[in-house]
Amino acid sequence: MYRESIVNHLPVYLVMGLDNYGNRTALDIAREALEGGVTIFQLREKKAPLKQVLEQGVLLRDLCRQYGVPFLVNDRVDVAILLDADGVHVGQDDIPGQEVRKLLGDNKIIGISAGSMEEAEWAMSQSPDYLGIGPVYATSTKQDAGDAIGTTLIREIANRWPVPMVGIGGIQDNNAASVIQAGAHGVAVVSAITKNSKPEDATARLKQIVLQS
Ligand code: TZP
Ligand code: MG
Repeated sequence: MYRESIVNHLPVYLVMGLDNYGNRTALDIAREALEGGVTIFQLREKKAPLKQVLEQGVLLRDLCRQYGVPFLVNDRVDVAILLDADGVHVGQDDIPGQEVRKLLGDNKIIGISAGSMEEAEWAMSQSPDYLGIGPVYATSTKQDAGDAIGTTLIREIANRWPVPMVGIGGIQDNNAASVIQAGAHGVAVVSAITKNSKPEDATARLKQIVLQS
């Protein structure tokens, strides 16, 4: 069960949708990233018809299973249940973590986003398995992500609670180490891996940085 060992799965957290990436599909990118050493995967698809999300989701889930990597779904608890995903990641305005727990049971991973101490306090009241903190740096991947908050909040949270945590937002090779040094257990990225022409190499490099920081 991945939930018990969540910290070990956080180092390189790939978040991605079902878009086509140049001439490659989401499944192609995911496969290369898994080959490079991604440690946890989140399907974050906001636009595609749910029929398609379920069809593609099964393939991504099975791929993650082959690599022993937890497969999480963003926002949609119903989709996560239908896909027998390993967990769900929810934001501040989604179904609250404690409600998600009632639907998913004790074995699944629940992650919650926070971008301020107030949001972190609320997230902690929901007994999350991990927190996603950000946007740490400026990002163009999520239009409504808000201003970059830097690494201070990660440090403050680490000093306050022993909660597993990843930073997210604008994380690349050149700034990943600061996120870990501030107290995060991993980095969650979209573009650093999906927009790289060699997702496998990009993943391996990020992993090396995280594990050495
Ligand atoms: N949540 C906060 S920032 C972000 C999400 C989903 C996008 C991160 O994408 P990138 O490309 O790694 O900056
Ligand atoms: Mg959400």
